[in-house]
Amino acid sequence: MNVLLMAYGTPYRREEIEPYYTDIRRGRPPSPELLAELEERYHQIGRSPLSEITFAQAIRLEAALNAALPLFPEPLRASPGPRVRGPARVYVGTKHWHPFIAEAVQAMAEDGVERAVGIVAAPHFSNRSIAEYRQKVEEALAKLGRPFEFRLVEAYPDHPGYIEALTNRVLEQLWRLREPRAALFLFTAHSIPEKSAGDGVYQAQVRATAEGVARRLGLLHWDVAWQSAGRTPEPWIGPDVNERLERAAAQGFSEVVVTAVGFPSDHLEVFYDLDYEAQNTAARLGLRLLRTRSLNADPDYIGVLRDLVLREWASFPVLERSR
Ligand code: FEC
Repeated sequence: MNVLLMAYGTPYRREEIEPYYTDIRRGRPPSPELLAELEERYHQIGRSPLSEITFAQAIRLEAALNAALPLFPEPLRASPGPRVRGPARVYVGTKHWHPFIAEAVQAMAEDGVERAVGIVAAPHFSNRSIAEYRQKVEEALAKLGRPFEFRLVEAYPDHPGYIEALTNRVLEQLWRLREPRAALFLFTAHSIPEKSAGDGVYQAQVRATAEGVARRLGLLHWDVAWQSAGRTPEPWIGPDVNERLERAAAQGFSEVVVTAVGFPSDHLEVFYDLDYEAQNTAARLGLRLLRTRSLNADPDYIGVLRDLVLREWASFPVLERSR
């Protein structure tokens, strides 16, 4: 079984921020002002742990799949090596930095992969996220002499395991509240430009996740807010989390719990946009803001990924599934 685990990607060093940003901007280098502003955001958080977390997710997902699959060990060769591996193999490809998705697809082809399942560490479908991951895989496959079969897990906004994992993270914060019934629970995801969100699919999926958690906990006051809108002149979907905090203060809330349901992993948008920027907004407004822990490579999230991959793999025609 071959899996391509995909995530956004992050620069490893300061000098990599400019080419990374250029890649995000589809090859248009950022102005010196925009670059300085992004460098400052990374500086403020120290660095983004996104790559380490993505690799940890891949290692654990591979182990979880191997534990779930029947073993058909190859007969011992004359001199077997000291390393063993199970039937599952997880590759990592990231959208905007090394290992790029195209590099991963190339490596898979060189390893003789004939079919693979792809999954993104982002649970909601949008034209600016999952659709772009799919496009990058398809472009890379098209460059291969003999492309392998590929199926993608499109979205998992209401996967019961995902809802449960988030619910448990919210519970941890609920216990810290002074007045749980009077608090506001905000569920956030990355904003996207309005022109890419016209069909409402992304907004509906994010709301479904939020509603699933709110229902499980019987939350009285909850809402969806958007974060991390890009530095472009076009309108992005809102309300932005900072605007929503302003309204929360005006509505008389004094405690707010924020859960970034669109981001399974810790990274720049969590550490800067929530832990720095939104925390500053909350402090200015006299609000107490608690953020739930991210899922990262915790076993409950890995269980969700494993379940989705196994289901997608099972959709390949049965007779050829052993390849
Ligand atoms: O930790 C890190 O270094 C990377 C954090 C990171 C994640 C992430 C996830 C998403 N983005 C999505 C959409 C857009 C659109 C644009 C855009 C721009 C940026 C920039 C940085 C950045 N994003 Fe991101 N995003 C992360 C980081 N993103 C840095 C460039 C500076 C800025 O604008 O803030 C606008 C592109 C353009 O200019 O044309 C659109 C979506 C997600 C969630 C799904 C996913 O994870 O793939 C949607 C993590």
